[in-house]
Amino acid sequence: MELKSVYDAVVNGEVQETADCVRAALEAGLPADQILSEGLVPAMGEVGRLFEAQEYYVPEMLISAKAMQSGLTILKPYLAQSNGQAGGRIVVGTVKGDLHDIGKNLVVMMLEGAGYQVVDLGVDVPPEKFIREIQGGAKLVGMSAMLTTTMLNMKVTIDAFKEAGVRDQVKIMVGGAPLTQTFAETIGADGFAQDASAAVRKATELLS
Ligand code: B1M
Repeated sequence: MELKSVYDAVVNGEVQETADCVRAALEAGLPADQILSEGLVPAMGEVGRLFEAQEYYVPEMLISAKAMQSGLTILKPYLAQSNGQAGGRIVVGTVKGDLHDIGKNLVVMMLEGAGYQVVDLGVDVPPEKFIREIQGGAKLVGMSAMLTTTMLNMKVTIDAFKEAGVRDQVKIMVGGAPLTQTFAETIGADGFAQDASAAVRKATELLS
């Protein structure tokens, strides 16, 4: 019941309503991960479908993204309950040319929740920014991309790491809707994660 209203509020781009519905769902006792996976995430899938069908345009996508973020802000303390156990600094960013950050933000939240120290470089991140963090001691680089065009910048970034002589100092994990395990292997990443929970498992594996 509450989750249908969360879903509708995001699809309709109602920022305050989304926050209120997420709060109501939590108060009704629903777990945060269920509100995320059955309310917020499918709603963004529907927004993508409406965009493809040319029923929604960029402004509608943007306002739905704002609504989604307002829900995520409420969920954050419940998703990111750090036990401070995990070791290793992780740097995360959406690659150059790409402005999508909702999935990347979720990955950051979950990694922090697992106890990792995460440096979030934001969106449209050029290779040099990642390189600076590797030189500063980051042990894992996480790159996100949502466009079939910008996912190619992951390889450009990895090539820049090689040129700067830092590739062997760091593990690289990539993710984002258009990516696959095969693509990750092709560009020379160390791991691929399908979603934010898988990203935590993969980071733990790569850093162990
Ligand atoms: Co954009 N957009 N968008 N968009 N947008 C998509 C991605 C698209 C699939 C929509 C569609 O056509 N159906 C399409 C891409 C098509 C393609 O490349 N083949 C698209 C397009 C075309 C565009 C523009 C080009 C539109 C235009 O201007 N004409 C433009 C590009 C701008 C740019 O980046 N340069 C654009 C712009 C935007 C907005 C700014 C309006 C907005 C983003 C706002 C924001 O992020 N703050 C937006 C949105 C909201 C979307 C959709 C609707 C939703 C994305 C999202 O947040 N999903 C999207 C359609 C869709 O995905 N169905 C779409 C929810 C999120 C939780 O999932 O991001 O997949 P996701 O993250 C998951 C996993 O992928 C994974 O874990 C996350 C959590 O489980 N994951 C990782 C992600 N990163 C990871 C990193 C990891 C590990 C796992 O390790 C490091």
